[in-house]
Amino acid sequence: MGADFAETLREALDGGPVAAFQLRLKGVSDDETIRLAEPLQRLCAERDVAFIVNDSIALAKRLGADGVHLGQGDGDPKEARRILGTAAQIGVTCHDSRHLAMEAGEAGADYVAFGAFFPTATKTVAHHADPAILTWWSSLMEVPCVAIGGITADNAGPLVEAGADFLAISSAVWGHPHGPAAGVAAFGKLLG
Ligand code: 3NM
Repeated sequence: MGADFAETLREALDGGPVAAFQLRLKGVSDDETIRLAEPLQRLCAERDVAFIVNDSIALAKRLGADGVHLGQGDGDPKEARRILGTAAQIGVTCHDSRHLAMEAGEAGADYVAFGAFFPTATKTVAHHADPAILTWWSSLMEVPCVAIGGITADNAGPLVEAGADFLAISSAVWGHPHGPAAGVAAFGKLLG
């Protein structure tokens, strides 16, 4: 990975509008992650795509990332704000829980993420969300919500209609049979 994946990421970003890229590397040391992240972070900066680090406030800080995505148990959004500053994008996984989302909002999260909406092979998930939670959240709150989990260009429409502000997608982009640019471009039909 590294330079090779930077080329793949460049292809993906050529496919259409992307708001953010999340660096999600499991079982890789921080030093190795930093080495791999550098070309990807530079590319995101060139393209005005937010570079978000998964799970680790410390790593986001070391990299000078645009933000951090916190799972439940990865730390407190208030602590992340203190360490990363006011400009950082701080997101919080809230599964299918209105309570967790309210807590994240009160703690100053910049977005809340709900999921999994559909079956996924990317991660073992314990929670399954219903699109109604997107409608509930977006009708009450200003903080944007992100939908995640098994989302494809063909099943995403109802999530957008329900109120998802952003879609978080892995396999439908990186595993698209015609490559990541085609994967991103396929979501263009949702933009109207
Ligand atoms: N978190 P794909 S689902 C990383 O429900 C992750 O919190 C989820 O990948 C959650 O688009 C998921 O390939 C996997 O399904 C997303």
